[in-house]
Amino acid sequence: MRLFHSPTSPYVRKVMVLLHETGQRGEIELVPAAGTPVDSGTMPIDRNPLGKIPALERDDGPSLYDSRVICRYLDTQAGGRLYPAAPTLWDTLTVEATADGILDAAVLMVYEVRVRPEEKRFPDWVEGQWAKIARALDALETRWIAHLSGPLDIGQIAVGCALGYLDFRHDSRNWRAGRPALAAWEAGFSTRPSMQATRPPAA
Ligand code: 99T
Repeated sequence: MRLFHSPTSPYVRKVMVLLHETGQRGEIELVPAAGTPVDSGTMPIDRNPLGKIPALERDDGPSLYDSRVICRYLDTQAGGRLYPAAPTLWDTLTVEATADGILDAAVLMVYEVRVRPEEKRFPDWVEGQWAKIARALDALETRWIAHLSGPLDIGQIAVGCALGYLDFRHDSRNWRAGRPALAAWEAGFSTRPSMQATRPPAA
């Protein structure tokens, strides 16, 4: 299998962490890919018409996207450890969706600065994206710490990658302020070998 990959993509990182945690890292070839919404560059548009990564090229079926589908597929391949049975599954998937929503807003904020011409930028829109992230972080702090502290699942992996991305691209926002439980959880989770092996390069 071939994974279209960038070391700075937190969505790709979810997949990479899962590969490490499930012992499948050696089964995947990484293919570098880069692009933006205005220039698809080397993105695998023939594998993912949305022009985004990660995309997973399989030997025995159509390519898979997005990160949620790829993670679930690869976990199934490994015997299915990271998606618990219902009803806990609904908590796991909601935590994953919360983390992915943080990422969606955080990546849009990056594109606003990196891709949009300066005269067309809209600061209120950027702050609206950060407000979504702040509310989601507060929900993790107040509602989900017990779940995050339970058996490893895809929700924890997604949150770990989302918080890592905030450190990587939005360090000045200081997401830890006022969220001691989430900060303590992240300090422990980020020491996992899978998280250490997938740290983004220096910004
Ligand atoms: O939006 C584009 O055209 C290109 N962007 C991407 O491919 C980003 C890379 S993160 N990936 C996604 O947006 C995937 C989202 C999808 N729902 C999923 O896979 O879960 C790059 C961020 C960075 O380098 O800072």
